[in-house]
Amino acid sequence: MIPSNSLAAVYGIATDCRRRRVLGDEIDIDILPMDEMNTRIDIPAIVERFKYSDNFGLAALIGVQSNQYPRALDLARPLRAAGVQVAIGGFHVSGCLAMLDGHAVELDACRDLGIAMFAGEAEGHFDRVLRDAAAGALAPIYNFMDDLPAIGDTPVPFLPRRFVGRTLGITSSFDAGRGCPYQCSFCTIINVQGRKSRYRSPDDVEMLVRMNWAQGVSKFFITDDNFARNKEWEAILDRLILLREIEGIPLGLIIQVDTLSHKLPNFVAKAKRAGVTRVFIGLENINPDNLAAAKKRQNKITEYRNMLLAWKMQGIITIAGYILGFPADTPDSIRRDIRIIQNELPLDILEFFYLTPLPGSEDHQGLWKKGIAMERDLNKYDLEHACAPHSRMSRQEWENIYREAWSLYYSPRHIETLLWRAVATGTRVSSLVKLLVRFSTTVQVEKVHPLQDGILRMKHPSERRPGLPPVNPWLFWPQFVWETFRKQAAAVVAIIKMIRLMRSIQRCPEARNYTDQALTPVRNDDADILDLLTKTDGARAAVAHIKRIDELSHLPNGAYPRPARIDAIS
Ligand code: B12
Ligand code: SF4
Repeated sequence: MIPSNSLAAVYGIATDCRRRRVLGDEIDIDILPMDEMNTRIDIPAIVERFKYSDNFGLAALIGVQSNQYPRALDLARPLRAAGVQVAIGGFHVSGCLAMLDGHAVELDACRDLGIAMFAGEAEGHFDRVLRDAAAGALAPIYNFMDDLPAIGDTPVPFLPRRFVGRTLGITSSFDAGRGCPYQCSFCTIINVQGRKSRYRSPDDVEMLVRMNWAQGVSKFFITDDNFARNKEWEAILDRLILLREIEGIPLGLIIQVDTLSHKLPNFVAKAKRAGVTRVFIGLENINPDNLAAAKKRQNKITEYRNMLLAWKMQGIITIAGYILGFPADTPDSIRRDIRIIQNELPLDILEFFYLTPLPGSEDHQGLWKKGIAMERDLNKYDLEHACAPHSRMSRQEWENIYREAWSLYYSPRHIETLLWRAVATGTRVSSLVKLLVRFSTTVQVEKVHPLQDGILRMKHPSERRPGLPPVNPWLFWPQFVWETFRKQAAAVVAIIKMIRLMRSIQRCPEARNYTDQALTPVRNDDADILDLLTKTDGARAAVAHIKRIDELSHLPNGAYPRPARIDAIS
């Protein structure tokens, strides 16, 4: 969907090292970025390339997540065997070193293979790694977790167009900031990037937009996990507005925000003017008991409708992450909650994830300390597999409801409703159709989450996990061609159906007047009539809490409760 931003970040830093000639005036640096999400990594060719310079160089495995760690080791093994120097960084190594004992989970494999581990952020530290590699003396471990850099005025993420062009929609990315103040227990980000907001300057953001626009790229995924808590959000949006409205750069932005972002004055309106077309919201769940169990208390279900309507009324597509497997979840409660979301929340795209104890999170650390068995195969830590036991669902039930959730939400009836809502609110329907095709078919057709989806799978019979038997190319290729044809045909059918539906709705003269419960503005009696606010004990308690706050802040005769009391209640 987008090129790896981690790769773009390190590429930007490495390019800066080359410009500053950190290895001395005599030595130039040649950088070749490869993203295995969209490029076949030809290890024998890489080994040859290194051989040409007597193995002078460094193979850097960038932004390696827990689910990618086994594959990263598979790539490293033949490189190490050929004597190539290898370093690895990213969330698995950083998360494990931040939260565990320095050996878990499988970090010793790096030590055994002689792979240098890098924890922390490369800004300000990459020179040293390059110099050590040039001297043939990489340290076994570089741990800068206690030294997270300010990222203002550091090299900006960047990838040349030919690499960006390997993704759908030619969208690039940048992180305008890092760090989030909240404390969700399933989150790895706060333990790796910290809770303090660190941000790029508006000048840096302008520079990277211009660098990309010079190569024809104007669409970006801003990867801040919570752009609303980037302390510089307003100055950055103002600069982007300038570039878009005055200079005419056709910016198209995707941002990630929390469920209270709409309360920041000007945030939604400025996001719209800056070119935000899609907003990803960490909704996670609609049951307050589940949110409290995950320490996600900042998510107020009583605000969900206000928040979604604020984005919707700007014609911005809303995408929400929804986690299945919180303590109060059962297959029936999940079915009920999806129905409530469909009927009462003006949300476009809902994407499901398993609650996963990702290495680097507080949840993982807790289970690890207690010695509770977790999934041993790191490949499965992709939020698409059950990796820990659930108290109210068997693994089978959990897996079944995960698959069912996708077909429940993306039912033909609800897809139609979403298109009616889009036309009525002035949303770009063609853009929504693209997302709907993708989100409604990927899990069934490709059996992966839409974030991991693409147009063509890159498989090769010579590339199998170590230990698996080789496949016969004569069987592999016909089967692969047939499989590809079948999948493409399913996608084409879905696209045709969706476009037909879109056209028929757009032709309907009444479409602009369409409304339903989800699009209805928030009313005083919502708390009495909406299932969202009445069906669970947690929801009823949340409403009672709001009412009580409201009563206390509207005492007669100008009498206000003492602030300390309000604090205690909040
Ligand atoms: C953008 C993003 C994506 C994008 C692009 C991937 C990418 N890495 O850019 C996409 C959409 C593809 C994606 C997908 C997924 N992602 Co993602 N993604 C992110 C996100 C939001 C931002 C990544 C980023 O740009 N960070 C900023 C960069 C600069 O930081 P960085 O990656 O840590 O890199 C720095 C350092 O680590 C270091 N460094 C990194 N590598 C190396 C290597 C060397 C040699 C050196 C010296 C230094 C070094 O230098 C870099 C610059 O300072 C992160 C959360 C986050 N805040 O990072 C989640 C995150 C990385 N994703 C995560 C997950 C789980 C996934 C998915 C599996 C599922 C999902 N729903 O998101 C999928 C599947 C990916 C796959 N192919 O298997 C987890 C990983 C947790 C873990 N323990 O592994 C994270 C942390 C979010 C979370 N939920 O906790 N993701
Ligand atoms: S709001 Fe998002 S980034 Fe912040 S702690 Fe929670 S899950 Fe992590």
